[in-house]
Amino acid sequence: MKERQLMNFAYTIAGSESAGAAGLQVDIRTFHQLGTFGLGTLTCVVALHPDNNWGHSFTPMPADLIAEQIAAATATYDLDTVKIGMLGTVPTIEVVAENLRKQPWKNVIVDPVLICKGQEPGQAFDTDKALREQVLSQATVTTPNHFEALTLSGMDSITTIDDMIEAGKRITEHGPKAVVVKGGIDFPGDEAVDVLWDGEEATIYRAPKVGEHRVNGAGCTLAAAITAELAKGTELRQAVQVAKDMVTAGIRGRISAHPPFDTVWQGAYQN
Ligand code: PXL
Repeated sequence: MKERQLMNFAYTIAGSESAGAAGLQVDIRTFHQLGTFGLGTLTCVVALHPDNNWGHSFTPMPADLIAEQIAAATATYDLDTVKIGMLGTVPTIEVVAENLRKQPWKNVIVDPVLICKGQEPGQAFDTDKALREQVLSQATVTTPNHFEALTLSGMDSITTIDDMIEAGKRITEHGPKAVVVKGGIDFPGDEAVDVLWDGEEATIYRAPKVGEHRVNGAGCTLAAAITAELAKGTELRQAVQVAKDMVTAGIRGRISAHPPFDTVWQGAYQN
């Protein structure tokens, strides 16, 4: 009989975006590209509407189905690393938070997807609050984009690297030990700058901006790559570097798509 593989597992709890430019599909592709065994629990289904200016529709999974999927995944393997992506509703946030508490985790990476197009603003307030109190409080690492960093830090503007560090510090007050503030296309200048605040010191990551346009899947890929690297035991600062390199390669090697934005290609990154 052949030897069994020794495996590092990367687990995502996220939504489906059927065009594969965000969510669970991006996570699994990223996990695989970085040599981990990817598995996932579905929280919601997002569908793009080509006839309605590429708007989104959003349908949550029933809470008991989410609980059932988490129970199955965590019973099948000894998991210690989980990435949380789009949750989107208070019942989903509650069931994920409650089920996460059922076992210890070494790494909980929360991509704080705050609002999904197609949601009512009133509803977004409740989901933001629940996400902060129930899920972000369990995070070891969180990866806000510019807008999410403003919301979670309560700052009026984030335009400098010092602002990004300050935002990271403030966001640790919600619970996460480490924060990766993504500058992305919204950060002024010709570099894409991300800042890791690890609770003690800041590390700055820079890469030349590739073009002027947004590319779908960059945020999901960054958080998923950090997740895969942490699952392999890579130290956090190096995990963020690998993730940054993968996103840069994936944007350079992007796939052309019919919506306004192209799609990141995780396969463009070679270790
Ligand atoms: O990038 C945020 C995001 C995450 N997960 C899913 C999404 C989106 C954005 O559209 O559809 C499933």
